[in-house]
Amino acid sequence: MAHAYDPTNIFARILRGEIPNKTVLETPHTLAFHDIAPQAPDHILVIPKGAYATFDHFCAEASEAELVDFHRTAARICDMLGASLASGGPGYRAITNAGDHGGQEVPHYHLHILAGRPLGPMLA
Ligand code: DGP
Repeated sequence: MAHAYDPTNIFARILRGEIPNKTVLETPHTLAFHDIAPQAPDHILVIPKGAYATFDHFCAEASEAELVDFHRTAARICDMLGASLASGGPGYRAITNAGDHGGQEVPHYHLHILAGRPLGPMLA
């Protein structure tokens, strides 16, 4: 059974074209765009086009095509930023926040990709 999903959240509105975004890459199942409040020189959000609130909902409910497309798109972003280790880059951080304890603000699953400077250890 599909989980509860709030279709008024800001990323759902971006996907519907109601709010502008700075798109980096778009594929059949995935959209990647610049975070409005970047925490690093490069800060990209990767989101599935489907209505999934969190990482765990996405993994449980998405099709294999969506899962593959999402992760290949995220890896391609790392490559485009020159951060991918597979291409000799210096690295990046890919994180997701889920729910209250994860500090998630927007209830549409998203992966943060941060790059462009040494990010140090995760402290909080
Ligand atoms: P999180 O705390 O993991 O739910 O992160 C939400 C991120 O979304 C946060 O880094 C700021 C970003 N954000 C919030 N509103 C907008 C928006 O309207 N446009 C864009 N591009 N990013 C947004």
